[in-house]
Order: sequence, then structure tokens, then C-alpha cells
Amino acid sequence: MKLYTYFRSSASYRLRIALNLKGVAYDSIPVHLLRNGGEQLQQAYRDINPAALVPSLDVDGVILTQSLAIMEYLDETHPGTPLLPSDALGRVTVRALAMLIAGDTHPLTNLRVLTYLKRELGLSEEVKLEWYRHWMREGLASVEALLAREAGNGIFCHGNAATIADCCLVPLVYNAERFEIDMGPYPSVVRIAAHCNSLPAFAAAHPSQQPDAE
Ligand SMILES: N[C@@H](CCC(=O)N[C@@H](CS)C(=O)NCC(=O)O)C(=O)O
Repeated sequence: MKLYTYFRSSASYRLRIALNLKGVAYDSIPVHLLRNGGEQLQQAYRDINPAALVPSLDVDGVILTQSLAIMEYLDETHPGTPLLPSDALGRVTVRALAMLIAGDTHPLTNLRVLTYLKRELGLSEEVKLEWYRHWMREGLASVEALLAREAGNGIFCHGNAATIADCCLVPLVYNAERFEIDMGPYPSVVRIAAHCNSLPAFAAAHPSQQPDAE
């Protein structure tokens, strides 16, 4: 498998964790989101992923896109270490957490949105950062509230096994800390992310460990 990735991309980071948890080997193909006006925007990469977003996963010449969809694909094709609970209620809980992060929070803070706010709408760097931190705090507060309902249930987002929710949570926390968001109000988020980060599959997926890390 070939993973089109950028070391700091949280959607790529999700998928790197999932691949590591599954023990699936892959080659990284870096796509630099900032260099040359963004390599993701160049035609060569648009031919791979018309949405001009990373990650993309090349599986025997077939290009898969969308980190959540790919994680579910991996779960179906490599059932060894399940990334979803065996019960329907568990699965809906895990998918809800994953979508809260990947569907409701991350798109508001994505590079292309921040670039548009600054370049096209003329927002200052300071106001742009306030936008970023505002939506991150909203997302973190919602995740924290959902996780609090699960309190005592386990060491991960749901129970005692890592799921796609944890694959989404850890990159969210990485970004929040990078942008110096006070994590005090989100103790469950911090506790679970710290546990995940102590595990080799998560540690190896960290941006600092990637071949394109700067
Ligand atoms: N829903 C997509 C989101 C992918 C995405 O937004 N990727 C970001 C990096 S985390 C990206 O490529 N951004 C490039 C840009 O904004 O121009 C997924 O989960 O795969």
C-alpha cells in the first residue's frame, strides 16, 4: 500500500494510526501542503485525489480517499485487530465520536478554510487564529461531554480497545496542543490521548516520526 500523506495532516495521522494498529505495512508518499503553493493543489495530485486533500491510500492501484471510510475498509479487510466494537450500540457511539471530530470539527479548521479566511476575506493572522481556537474548543467540549458519559468504561474512547474514535482523537489533541489551547477543561480527552500516545502504534504515527517531518 502507498499512503499519500503530510506529516502534520490530522486526517493522514488518523490513517497512519489505523494502519499501525492493524499491522499493515505501507510506503509513505509525502504531499507537502504548503510548498509550491500546496502540492495537493497541483494537477499531478488532483489526478490521484480530485478533492485535493490528503490522505489517499493506493491499494494495488486503486485509490481510496476519506480517512473514516478507509479506516472502515481496513477494518473489513483486516479484521484481526478490530477498530469498531462488536455491538451495534458500541459502533454507533464510536462512529459518533469519530464524526464529531472528523466531520464537525476538523473541516472548520482545515488549511484551505484558514487560507480563504486570510487571503480572500482579509482576516488578520490574529483573528484567523481566534477562529481556529474557537472551533477547536467547541469540538473539544463536545467530545469531552460525550466521553464523560462513558466515564469509567475503559481506557480508550470506548471500552478497553482502540477504535477509530481514538484514531481521530489523538490528532485532534496534537493540533490543539500545537495551537496552545488550554486543555484543562477536557480531562477525559487528555487522559485518553495520553494513554493512546504511550502505545507503539500511536507513537509511530506521530508527525515527528514521519519521513517528511520538518
Ligand atoms: N474528510 C477528509 C479530510 C481530508 C483533509 O481535510 N485533509 C487536509 C489535511 S488534514 C488537507 O489535505 N488539507 C489541504 C488543504 O486544506 O488545502 C478525510 O478525512 O480524509
